Amino acid sequence: MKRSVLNRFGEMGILLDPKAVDALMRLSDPESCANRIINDVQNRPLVLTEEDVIKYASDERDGNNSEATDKHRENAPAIAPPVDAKPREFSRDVKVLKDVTGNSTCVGNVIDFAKLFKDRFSTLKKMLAKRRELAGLMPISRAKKLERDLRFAGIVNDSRFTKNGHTIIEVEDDTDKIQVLVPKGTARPNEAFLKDEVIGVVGATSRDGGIVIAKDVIRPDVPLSSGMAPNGSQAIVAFISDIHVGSNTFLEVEWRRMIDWLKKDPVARDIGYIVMPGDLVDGIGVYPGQEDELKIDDLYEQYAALSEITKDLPDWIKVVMMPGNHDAVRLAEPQPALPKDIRSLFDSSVKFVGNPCYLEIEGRTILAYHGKSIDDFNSGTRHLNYTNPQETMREMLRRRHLAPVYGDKTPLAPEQKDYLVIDSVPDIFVTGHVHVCKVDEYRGIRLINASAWQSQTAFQRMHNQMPDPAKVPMVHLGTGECWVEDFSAQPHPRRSVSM
Ligand code: D5M
Ligand code: FE
Ligand code: ZN
Repeated sequence: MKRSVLNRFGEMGILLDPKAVDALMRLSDPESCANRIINDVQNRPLVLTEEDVIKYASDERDGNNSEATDKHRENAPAIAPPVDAKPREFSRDVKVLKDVTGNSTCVGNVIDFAKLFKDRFSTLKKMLAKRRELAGLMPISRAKKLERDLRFAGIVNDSRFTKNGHTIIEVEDDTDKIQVLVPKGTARPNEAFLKDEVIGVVGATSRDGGIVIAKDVIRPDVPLSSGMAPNGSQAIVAFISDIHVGSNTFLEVEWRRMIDWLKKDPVARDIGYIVMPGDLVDGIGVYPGQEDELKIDDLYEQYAALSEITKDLPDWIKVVMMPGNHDAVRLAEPQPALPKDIRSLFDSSVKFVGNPCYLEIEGRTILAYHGKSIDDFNSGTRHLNYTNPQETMREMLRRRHLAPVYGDKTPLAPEQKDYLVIDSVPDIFVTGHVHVCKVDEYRGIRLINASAWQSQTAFQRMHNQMPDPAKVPMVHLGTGECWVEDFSAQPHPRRSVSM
């Protein structure tokens, strides 16, 4: 009997925790309880735990009418009517323009960061050299011999505020290092210089010759642009981040509501692509005590459950999966795509890429980055916070770098090429990680932080971080129009976004 009951769950794509199997087999009538679960199409969990079995068994004893089930049902989406019109034909072509996957140069135990920083500096220096303010850029060793009109570029080694509100930074290039005083008011209010970012300085040597007084500090930045000109594409790209499958705070009801909407709403027929920028699953051992917050405590099973829930996505949608700091790849960035044994759990509608990654879809360039370095930007500056990651994303674009700080919360891999340099200007820049939903614009670039599918965790409660989950930001690839579909409530509202 055990086998036949388990087979039925298997056929329905329901995964069972081993403890759930035991609990089921302990019941006087396992088959009847199994039927009850299988027939509860709207509410049944993706992964059945011992707790679920106990709940269903006690519902049965209470005459199918438990209050908890009714409450659950109230929130559950209506059964989706079938889509009557055919989805549009999309190219389904996702080109990967830049990704470390398959190109990593980190070998054995050789930990040599010199090449990484050399590549970072030379790429960003070339960008700075094109800036009018820095015409005639010189090496620091030569700048040190001059008194006026010094123009140089360098990596920030150190930065500190003086008690008068000025900033003193040490800047280094491949020839020398130099102390720079940035007087209060020279840069923007609250301007911060992050360790290991590359800046340009225009200044003059102080009268005693010991330090350069900056007249201007230049960031590589992105050019002014009005952004995505119409290109005739008919497709929409949707962004679904931080799903955290396996966590006991994964928002299953909201996820189903979204799936139902995708299956029935006419707008969804134009969604050709879904990009998932990381934290696909909750992972194992990511932080101390995580085991108490997991519903699925096996990494492979978490991805199997992710595979099951992505099978529910309409089959005309091409899905791009990228790892984040909770996923099953090295933590050091750039992260390669998920390994083969995990990829094999998914069908060909899913494409796996690394973090970060430049994609080209229907003529538009998308820079996708999970966003772990937002932690370093926020702790290293005075004005950035977890509520407004779009401001942090702007600071990344100004610096043309996704994660400049070495040695803080974002581990970096000693690649010979710096994959975190923003070397080309995207149409859309998407991050996740902070679990809020923001859509904004900077110099024509659509900025998106793509929400999450996890309610507030104990860690976030402790740090007073309020997530904004179950939202799906969308961009029409043809027109550049952006909006958000909000699945946190039923019926779900749509939020328009003005640029
Ligand atoms: O990150 C979920 C949220 O928790 C996100 O807002 C960042 C925040 N977070 C995660 N780690 C840290 C550290 N070390 N300091 C501050 N804030 C942090 P997730 O990657 O989903 O766990
Ligand atoms: Fe996350
Ligand atoms: Zn994360």
